[in-house]
Amino acid sequence: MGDGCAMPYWSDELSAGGAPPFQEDDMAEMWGESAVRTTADAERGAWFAADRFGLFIHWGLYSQAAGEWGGKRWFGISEWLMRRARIPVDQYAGLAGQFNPVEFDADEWVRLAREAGMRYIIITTKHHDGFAMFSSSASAFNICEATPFARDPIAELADACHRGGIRLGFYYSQFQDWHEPDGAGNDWNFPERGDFGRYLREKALPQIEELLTRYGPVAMIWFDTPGTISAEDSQALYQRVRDLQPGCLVNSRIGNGYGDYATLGDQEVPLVAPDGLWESIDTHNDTWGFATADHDWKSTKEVVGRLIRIASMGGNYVLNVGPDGRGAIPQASAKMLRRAGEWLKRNGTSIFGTVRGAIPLHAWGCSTSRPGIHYLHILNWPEDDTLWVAGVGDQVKSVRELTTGAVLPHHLDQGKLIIALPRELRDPIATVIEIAAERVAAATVQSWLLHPGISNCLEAPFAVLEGCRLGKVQWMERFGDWHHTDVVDGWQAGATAAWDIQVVRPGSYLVGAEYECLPEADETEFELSVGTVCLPFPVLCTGGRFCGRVRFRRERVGVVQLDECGQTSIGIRCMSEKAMACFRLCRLIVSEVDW
Ligand code: JFZ
Repeated sequence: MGDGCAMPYWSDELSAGGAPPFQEDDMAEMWGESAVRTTADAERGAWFAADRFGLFIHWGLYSQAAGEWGGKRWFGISEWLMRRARIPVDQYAGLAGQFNPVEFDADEWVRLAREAGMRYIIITTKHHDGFAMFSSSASAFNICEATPFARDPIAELADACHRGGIRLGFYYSQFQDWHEPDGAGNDWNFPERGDFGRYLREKALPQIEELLTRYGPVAMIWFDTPGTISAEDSQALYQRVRDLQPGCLVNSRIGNGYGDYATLGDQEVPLVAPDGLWESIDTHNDTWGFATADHDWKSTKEVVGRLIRIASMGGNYVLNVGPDGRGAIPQASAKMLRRAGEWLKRNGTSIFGTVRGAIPLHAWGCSTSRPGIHYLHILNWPEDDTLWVAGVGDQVKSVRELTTGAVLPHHLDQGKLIIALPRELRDPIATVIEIAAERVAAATVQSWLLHPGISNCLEAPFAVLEGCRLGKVQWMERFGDWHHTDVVDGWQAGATAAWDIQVVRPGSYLVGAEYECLPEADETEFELSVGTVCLPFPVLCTGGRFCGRVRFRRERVGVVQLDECGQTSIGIRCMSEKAMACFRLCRLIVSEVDW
């Protein structure tokens, strides 16, 4: 299991096709191959790249159950209730008789999306439970025929979107269908594998054709969990979409490398920009479908911060809401969307229609760009109200705060642009500085500016590695609540991870490391060095990986005195005589201390 660690864990095993370590977390087996190898040509993908921000809506029969079944609460993503509770098909179908979402108001949903500054909506038309949220001739298990509601919300939403100037896309689970013996994923009613080809021909394909011929222009078909669908079937589905609506985009979860853009892992915000067109998808709390017990709402600052980080890498952010069984969007989500929209009303120029930031990632945040204009998004405000910017060069024509146009005092020092930030202009969500400059340095970070007054994180993907490798870890907290992080792992004896850094203010700096360390590696000696100063330290056990959950800890290593400005390096070395499989480093942290 894994790389020699006693505890099973995700990541390498999963990527190497290993079996997941425990029974319940079996959703990963349905993920299949969904790394996109193609990307839409510029013309078809133009709107996608410009629109940046979309609303995901997970709404279905599971919204009626709301994560509860048989007197038990199933924490985690509620749309998987049927499979997690292994609810027999006929009992689950009984929910349809109670499903009457009379509070559903398509125009209200479109108004809310527009208020949030969102440009498109993707709604679940059939999730893994097989229930169609639209009138379908291919299956009577649909909202029009099987519920007292007896309306077609997809038709109503399509009409509202077309009137409201919002593009509309359809989520469709093409491989899993727990209602059907020939669909995938229900091994409690249908222990014998069915005829998936028949399922495709008789339900999935006809329903996708209904979606593409009955509701006007469709911006995208958002496929999901391709599982073991064949490359031929992925290709046939892709071609059918193209035949019926040539402008309709398809995401990479159609499977087998097909698709017009890449969908990353759930709730994944990368540190390094993927190539081509891509999107990050995110829940507002810890579930896609509505769950009565889930109140773990992300703040507007968190949500807008993720939009900014994703836009700075040229990606799209699709943020989900889960309406309840009455058809109402949770008030917490509506409030967050409106506040996000207020921020975008003031700062949207720095997001929509921009490209990847030409000014590299800094401790204070990240940038987006247009020709000759660069937007600095300050997510972490420096304690001394002084912003240091590397990579801008001496071509700066103007520096303004975006929402007020206030000209900000600035000068060059040590080749860096230094901006005096007026504290009264600080935006509690994110402050945007507009810089007019013709030429800036390459956006890839060569060395990290140690920013005064901010905690500096030196992340795994930007390290120079010897005797160790860059890895990725993903794990679930609650079921389906995925977390992702880049790590340095595979440590050989004497291995090093190092970062080039730029000291711009001499002083005392507290240095720390954030890592995972299994019991086998407890108290192994490492050495943290900054320039010529070496600090030996023991890594300490962070606990096991019960249920595949990874636990990282942020550990202080010590204080170093940096007396000179300029380039130097920081790194850690494994002092163990043997390979250190059970240690994974996320980042080093360096912050000024008043000593
Ligand atoms: C899938 C669904 O199973 C889930 O219910 C939800 O609809 C979500 C948006 O998509 O969940 C996944 C699919 C793929 C990955 C993670 C969760 N993945 O590849 O990391």
